[in-house]
Amino acid sequence: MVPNYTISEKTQHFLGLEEQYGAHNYHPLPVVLTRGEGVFVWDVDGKRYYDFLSGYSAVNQGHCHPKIVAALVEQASKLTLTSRAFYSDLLAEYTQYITRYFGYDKVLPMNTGVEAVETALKLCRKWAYMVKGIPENKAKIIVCSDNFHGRTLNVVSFSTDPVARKNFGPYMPGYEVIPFNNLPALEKALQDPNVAGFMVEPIQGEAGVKVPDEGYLSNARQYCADANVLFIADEIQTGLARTGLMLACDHENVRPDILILGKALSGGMLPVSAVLADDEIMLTIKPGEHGSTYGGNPLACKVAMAALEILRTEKMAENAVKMGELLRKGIEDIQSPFINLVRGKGLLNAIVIDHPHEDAAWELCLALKENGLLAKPTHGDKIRFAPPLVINASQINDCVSIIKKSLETLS
Ligand code: IF1
Repeated sequence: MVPNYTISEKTQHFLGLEEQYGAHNYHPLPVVLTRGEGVFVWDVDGKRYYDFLSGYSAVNQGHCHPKIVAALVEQASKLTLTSRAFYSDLLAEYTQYITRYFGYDKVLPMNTGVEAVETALKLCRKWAYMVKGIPENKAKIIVCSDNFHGRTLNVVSFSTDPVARKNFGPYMPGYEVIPFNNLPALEKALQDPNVAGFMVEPIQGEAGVKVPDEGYLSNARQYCADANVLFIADEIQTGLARTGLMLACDHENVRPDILILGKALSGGMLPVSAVLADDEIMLTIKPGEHGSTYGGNPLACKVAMAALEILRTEKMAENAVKMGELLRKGIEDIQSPFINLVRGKGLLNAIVIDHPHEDAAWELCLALKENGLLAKPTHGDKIRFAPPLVINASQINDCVSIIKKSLETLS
């Protein structure tokens, strides 16, 4: 059923180097990228592709956005790192900028997404003991099944994905897993007076872009408020205009007690993450109790301000709404027997492949690659379609044609 695609000698060279010298913790598509601009990336043979992964939504603003590059270059030759032992003008400006942007009292800057998740969880526990009055070491945090919040030992402790967890024990206690999109389960879990927080992805990314029922987030938020439990939103993947509004929680007018951001906060330039909260929560962490060498470095601050600014000035959320609709409609109109479902919001979408052949999603991704579009299967039968938010209508139409043509190789 599957055509045999040739791999150039040059590509093979780089695949071989990584195979030999790099750890085998990923299974990438056999394409070696060397350049990116806007919605496009180029491989080492000069072939151009639409990027439908956008660095797992880190590149919402498009590859190498000139305004973010300019900010990066300007700051790189001026001052890049002070450590938090000293103040920097950029961190000062950034704290004011980002807290006003999202409407919180304070920000705690980190680097990778999972570090921001860890920070939010530490804050939640601190708040539990210092404000809520939970007895020492008894605080419990509720999370959802099929969650993805990163790769640290603590975070994989409450993963329900055996691949992410197995042989990494012993696991961190203090978490309870409930089913996602299930309000009665949340209501029940919240009856325990030692519950300090509920952490959720507004749309589950790794689980295959699972959008919860309307009202789930707003009700969950209300249940938490009623139980004096912190509502913690991991918007690392769903935030920053990806789903058609600045935050996915905005679709239900939900304001999290703790907001976690990452990925597109730097537009793909360097790891920049952040935790936002009001004083009652944020001021429970005192000097020396948490931090990071690179967290809040001036380079990151400058880049993050540029990345946030252009999301607004270039109306990327609005474009994500329009282009998302066009993309989903285009795929539905193909009426392929092998597409079971197209789901998503804005430009965070996935298709579910229904095909007797087990590797069909992987094979489709190889065909898409051959035809000039890069996407990656997840959990076997799902393929995420999440291009940069700067994509335009004619490009979407072009991509729909590529998807149609590629599906034909499956029959
Ligand atoms: C990998 C998925 C995406 C995230 C949410 C925290 C983090 C992530 C909601 C951690 C990271 C990435 C990491 C990447 C694969 C991936 C991913 F497929 F696993 F689900 F994006 F869709 N919270 N997600 O999505 O952020 O520490 O990586 O900066 O291979 O681990 P990080």
